[in-house]
Parts: sequence; C-alpha cells; structure tokens
Amino acid sequence: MFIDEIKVFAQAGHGGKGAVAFHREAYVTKGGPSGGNGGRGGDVILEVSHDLNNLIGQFFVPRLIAQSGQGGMGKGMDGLSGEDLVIKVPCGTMVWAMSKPEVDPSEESEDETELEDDPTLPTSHARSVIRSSSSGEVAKEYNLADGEESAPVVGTFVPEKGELIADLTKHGERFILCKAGRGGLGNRNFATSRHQTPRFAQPGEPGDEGNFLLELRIMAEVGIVGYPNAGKSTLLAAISHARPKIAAYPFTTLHPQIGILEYPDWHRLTVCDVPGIIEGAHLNVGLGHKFLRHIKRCKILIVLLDMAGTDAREPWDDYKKLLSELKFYDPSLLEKPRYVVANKMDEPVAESNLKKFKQKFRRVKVIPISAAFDLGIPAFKEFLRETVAEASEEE
Ligand SMILES: Nc1nc2c(ncn2[C@@H]2O[C@H](COP(=O)(O)OP(=O)(O)OP(=O)(O)O)[C@@H](O)[C@H]2O)c(=O)[nH]1
Ligand SMILES: [Mg+2]
Repeated sequence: MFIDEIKVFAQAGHGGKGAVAFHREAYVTKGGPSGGNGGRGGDVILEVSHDLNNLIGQFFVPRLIAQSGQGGMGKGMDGLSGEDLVIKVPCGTMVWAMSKPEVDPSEESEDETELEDDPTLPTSHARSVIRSSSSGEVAKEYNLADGEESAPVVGTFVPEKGELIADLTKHGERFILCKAGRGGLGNRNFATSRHQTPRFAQPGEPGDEGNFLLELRIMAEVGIVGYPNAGKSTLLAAISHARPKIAAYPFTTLHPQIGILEYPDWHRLTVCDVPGIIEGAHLNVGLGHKFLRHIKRCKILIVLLDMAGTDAREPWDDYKKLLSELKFYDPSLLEKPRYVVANKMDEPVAESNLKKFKQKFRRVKVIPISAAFDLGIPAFKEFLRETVAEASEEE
C-alpha cells in the first residue's frame, strides 16, 4: 500500500503535577514542605528518514500520543519526565495543521453568502474562482478546488488542508509537532518565611494537541510522465537500480516509483515514475491525476511518448493530451524544463512517426531511445545529468 496523504491526531504528554507533602522523621517536628516537582511530558517529534518512501506507518497508527510526565512525590522526589515520541516520516513530507481559522463575520460579503446557498457549485474555494472568471475555465476550477498551490511555503493556508507548518525535506531533520507540558512545582517551592506550610502545589501544564494532515510530495530531480504502456517503468529500470513491474497492459504502475540513477563518479539523481495519465485524468478517468503532486518538486520533466503508436494511438495526439492534463492539474508544471523522449524506436513504424512528430512540433527537443533494447540509454543518462545541473543552476 502506498499512502501519500493521511490525517493524524497528535498529543504531546502532559506535565506531571507537583506534590504536596511534608517531611516526617522521628525527633524532627514540623519538618517542612517536601513535595517534589512533576516531570515534563514527552514531545511528539517528526524525524525525516530517507529509508521510508511513504506514510504507511501513520496509516496504521494515526494517533500519535506521547507519554505524560510522572507526578512529584514526597521526600522531595521529582517525577520522571515522559519520553518523547519520535515518528519517522519520508523526505518530502508536508505538515498541515488542520484547525480552522476564526472567520470575522463582518468580512463576509453579501454575494458570497448567496453563492454559499447554491448547491450546484462544488466547493467553497472553487466557487470564488468561478465568480472571478465568468468564462468558467475548467482548469482553474479544478486546480483551486483541490486546494493545491504549486509550491506552498510554510505559513500558506489552504481551506481543505489548513495551514502549512512544516515542509520536511532533509534526512535527519526534526520537527516538534506538539510541544509537551511542563511539570508542576511541588509545595516545597512555595515555602516562605511567612508561609511555612504551603498546602498547595502546581498542576502540570497540558501538552499541545491537534489534528494534522501529512502530505507526501516525493523529492526527485526527474519526473517521467506519459500514457499507460508508453514504457515509463521500462525506462526507469533501464537507467536505475529500481525494478518496477513492467507489463503489456495499461496501469501496471499504480503508485509512484523512485529510482536512483548512479554515475561512475558516484553522482546520483533521483527519478520518479508516476502512473500513466490519460485524457480526462482531471475528471478522475483512469487513476485520476492526484499522484501528479509527486512531480511538483522535480527539476525537469520527461514526457515519454510511445513512438510506435501501440494500441492505435498517435504520439502527437498523446503529447497534446498529456500537456493539457498537466495544465489542468497545475499550470506551473508546464514552466519546468520539459523534454520529449521517443520510446520504442526499435519498432519499424517508429522512425516515420518520429519524422512526422518533428514536423508537427519543430521547436520541441526529442530524444529517441528504446528502453527495452537499451538503445540511446547511456546518452540519455548523460543528458539527464546535464539538464538537471542546468535547471539547478537556474533555480
Ligand atoms: N518494443 C518495445 N517495447 C517496449 C519498449 N519499452 C517498453 N516496451 C513494452 O511496453 C509495455 C509497457 O511497458 P511499461 O514499462 O510497463 O509501461 P508503463 O509506461 O510503465 O505503463 P504503466 O505502468 O501501465 O503506465 C511492456 O510490454 C514493455 O515490454 C521498447 O523500447 N520497445
Ligand atoms: Mg509502469
């Protein structure tokens, strides 16, 4: 199972309460207050680990509750602190705090309330878009209805997800999701010369808690998109150590796959192969287009086309449809450096198709390969390295 979005409830440990106690000992009269302090609770901490590739752990354990601190005791003994709960998450996890912000009723305009009553409109966010562009562009409507922003920064608020509070990208990085409560002070702390027998102590502070949405957006430099059966997984297997499932039926790949491409000088690139996209993916046809979130962070995009036109498809048609699906999902995807790779060049018809394609799209750079027969693969690897380096420099 591949989980890339999961809601969790997190609660840090409460602080233990301080004790009220008095010193008792033979021949010591009125020994004074001796209540110990309560221990601190444990924090809930997220730790990034590159050994994980999805949020499956949180699917099985969605309640992240850290230990509370122990209460203080007599004889001046302090309570033990609660242990921190450290949860490992994959690189590229975004944390959204789901609590709703307070809306000032005076700010809501009249015509907005009218729209709220209209049941034919999909979501509140989409409605505002429809209002601002009366042409009713489907693309815009979908993007914003998803609550997606192309590259949200910490502090961004999206109605469906809440506020982005962290974007965890580096291995080893730690983020305190919920802060623990402090322990209360025992009564021995409150003794003064004028009040020598305090019969009270502090309670412990409660730990923070809340509902959070963890969203994974895979960190990869190169993203491969294409129609089902174009040979995306075959290409990933040809250039990296990844061994994704390859088969002659559509939608073999159901989840994003990651491959590490290694060069002789130990330089590494991460490549992400996502499930096939087809026309109408934005309307949830095929596997939909939600998984495109995983190529949002890529530096370059590889549009893989089946130049042999298997299944009576036409590469130029595929190309146009793919671009329009990418645009429907997020127009900023089309701003990334993009290269067309023509696969299945071992097939006899591929050559003439490639010519036709080049005539139709004169300015598009096309790299011919055959992933299954290893034709053009070493050159393609070098090409990837150069273009990723260029894209990083530009960034
Ligand atoms: N002749 C030829 N066949 C290829 C080539 N590359 C891939 N294939 C075949 O195309 C079929 C689909 O390959 P996959 O790699 O599974 O395609 P995919 O794009 O990952 O497909 P989905 O995961 O379903 O989206 C398989 O039967 C491959 O053997 C190639 O270069 N030449
Ligand atoms: Mg595949």
